[in-house]
Amino acid sequence: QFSAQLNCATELLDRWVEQGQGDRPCVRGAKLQWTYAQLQAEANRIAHVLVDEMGVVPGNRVLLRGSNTPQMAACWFAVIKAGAIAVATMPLLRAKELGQVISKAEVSHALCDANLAEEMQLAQAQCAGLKQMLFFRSEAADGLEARAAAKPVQFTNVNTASDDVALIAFTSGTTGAPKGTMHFHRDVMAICRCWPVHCLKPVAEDIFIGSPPLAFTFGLGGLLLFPMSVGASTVLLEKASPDALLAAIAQYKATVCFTAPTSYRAMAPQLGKADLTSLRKCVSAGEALPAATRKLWKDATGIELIDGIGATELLHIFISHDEAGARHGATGKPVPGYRACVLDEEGQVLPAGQVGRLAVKGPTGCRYLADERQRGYVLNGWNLTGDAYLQDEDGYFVYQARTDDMIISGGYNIAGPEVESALLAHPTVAECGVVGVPDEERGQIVKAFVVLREGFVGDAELVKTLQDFVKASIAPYKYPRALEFRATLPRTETGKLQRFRLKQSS
Ligand code: 3SK
Repeated sequence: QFSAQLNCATELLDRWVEQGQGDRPCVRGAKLQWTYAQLQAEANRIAHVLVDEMGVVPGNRVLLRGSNTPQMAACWFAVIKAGAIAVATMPLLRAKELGQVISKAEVSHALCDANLAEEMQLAQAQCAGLKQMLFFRSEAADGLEARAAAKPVQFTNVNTASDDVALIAFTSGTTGAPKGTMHFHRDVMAICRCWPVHCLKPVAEDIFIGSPPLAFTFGLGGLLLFPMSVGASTVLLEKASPDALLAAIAQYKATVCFTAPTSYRAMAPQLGKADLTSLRKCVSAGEALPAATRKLWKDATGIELIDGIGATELLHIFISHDEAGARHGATGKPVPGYRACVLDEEGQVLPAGQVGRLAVKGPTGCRYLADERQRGYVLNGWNLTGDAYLQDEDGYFVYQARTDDMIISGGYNIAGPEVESALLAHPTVAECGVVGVPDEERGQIVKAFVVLREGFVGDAELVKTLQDFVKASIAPYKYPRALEFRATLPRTETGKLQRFRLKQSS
């Protein structure tokens, strides 16, 4: 329960300064480091620029474009303080995609990292509704920092209602037109009080680090909101390839890491290169965690990955576990505050052990922005996800596939990710993706795309070895009848495998 008036910037940022804890380290980037008081001062000055110079009023939608930096964090809080709505966008978006976001969300103002100006300027030229834009991390005399420097460090936050919209997060999924999902100030606080409290259990001394962009709500929560909800600090990395992340964990002595399964998989063999003894918690989400990757990371570091599934629609993770509750091959149980069940095609709850569509209900439920798909995806407060799951006898939810990634071959239902997990347990396999491809005889056959670890050669003999390996570890009818070696696999900016592109290319 939240009070009727609530501004999440007051709760997450100003509170610490008011409690005399403003000197605690809060956020650091490659070149600078701010305490809570310094981040507050930066955000307050920028809020003045937004209101006094750019004419932002409560409810305006302000686009934010930047990589993970302290300045991007200050802009996010400034927008929230001003009672406006933050529309954070992925750094790699092109002008056309930015244009879609600007028109869908009716964006009127933008703050953009000067290093990412080009596509934004192209987008602005096409979008009459975008009236004002300023650049941060800019040397220019009329850049955001130069203007902010002249402003007072005090700002009175707009007294927003707890169910005023604080942010609009866009989800593109792996296909389809992007959907905007709206989240209230109380949703921001709800995610801080659900999953972190029950599964992550962070402490004020923690140093968070990771790879997901702040524009992806996985990153916003994991790398900004959750650390700040307990007075901890966070390291924001502009580039977080597995090698860079590994080096940064050692450099900053990070204790909590958020990244995707592929990144843990890529880091595991490199562990000799960096001192990871500071790490105490590692979170895997954004994609299903293969059991082989959980084992690889545990063997390499001794740390049990905390797995979770979340959705932009629900803002953050809703099924997960703490370290003690980890179960090989399962995502976990509903996070306290959320309910989950598995439905058949008629919307009836399925018994344990049967595969169906995952439905979730919780405090942060989905509100699409002006999108008729709301009717198809949200029923009686239940969010129908696009994930096929089963619930086992002990109540654990076990991921099968995206509903549109189930392969039907010769009358069998085969979950591509299960075949991927089996392949990933083979020592030659670095990454893989499994899809169904058309086949005259069987309707579809299972096809695997495999990236090999360095030093291995993909030839006919290895194809046969891998096929036999899968047959020996899961039901033999699931083995990949076709297998192709690739140098890389197509992924979204958040690291999700784009299986539809594998299908298109086969
Ligand atoms: O699992 C995900 O993809 C996700 C999406 C949004 C927020 C958090 C997570 C883990």
